[in-house]
Amino acid sequence: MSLVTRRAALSTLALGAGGLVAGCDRLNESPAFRKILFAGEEMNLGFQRALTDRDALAREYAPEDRSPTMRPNGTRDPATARYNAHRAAGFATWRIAVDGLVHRPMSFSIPHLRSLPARAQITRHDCVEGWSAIAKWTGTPLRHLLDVTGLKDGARFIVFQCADYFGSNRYYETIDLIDAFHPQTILAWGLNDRPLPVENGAPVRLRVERHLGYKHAKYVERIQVIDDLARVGLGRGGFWEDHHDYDWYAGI
Ligand SMILES: Nc1nc2c(c(=O)[nH]1)N[C@H]1C(S)=C(S)[C@@H](COP(=O)(O)O)O[C@H]1N2
Ligand SMILES: [Mo]
Repeated sequence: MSLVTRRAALSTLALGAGGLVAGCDRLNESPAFRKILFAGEEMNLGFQRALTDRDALAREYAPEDRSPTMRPNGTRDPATARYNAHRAAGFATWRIAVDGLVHRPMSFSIPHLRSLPARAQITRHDCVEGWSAIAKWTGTPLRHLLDVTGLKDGARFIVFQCADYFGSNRYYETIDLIDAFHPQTILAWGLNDRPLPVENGAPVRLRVERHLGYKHAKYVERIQVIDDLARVGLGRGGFWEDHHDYDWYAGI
């Protein structure tokens, strides 16, 4: 099935009503509308659920529910010369570039990210390899970065470029704007009240809580806003999607 067909099928399944699909696509393409819908902390969850369950929050847990450790998976250390230098310097000069279909391309240091309003959440990470772990993640909601850089017309997907390689391929992942503006979608720099360890994606990794583990890009150094997934990698929206046939939509 083509990506477009597969996505359409998934949206239909998720909504349970074909008639709503067109409306959902329009919402997805209208950041202005979504900004109004999700403005402030007083968002109306009931209203969001009535539109689509894509906006529902992932379950959050109590501190005592946390797993003894957050098991690392995939890359545990990018170990490139460049990453090693950043690591030795305590990531003081690490930058996350935000560019592509934005009005004001910017780059954010970790202290800058930490100075923005943060969110903490205790959630369960589910890996397709068959393990789960509950941990507390603290970070900057992605929507703050998208608000200050300003999405241009045509913006539809967010690409996360990572600092680690599998052979000659960098790890990368993509999400759509519904997930990008989801309140639990954060650029996490804290794990269980400590700085994010290297094995879990230091200095900053994505948490996109309504999705399986492989969508949670670690070692993020560039965030691109694009109109079409065909423009990145082999066109299927992520490292595992391109190279191992994983589904782009990994919603849970
Ligand atoms: N950059 C990068 N991000 C990544 C991976 C990776 O290898 N490289 N692995 C993914 C997979 S499959 C999972 S399950 C989670 C693991 O996160 P953790 O190491 O904090 O457990 O990161 C995801 N993000
Ligand atoms: Mo995973």
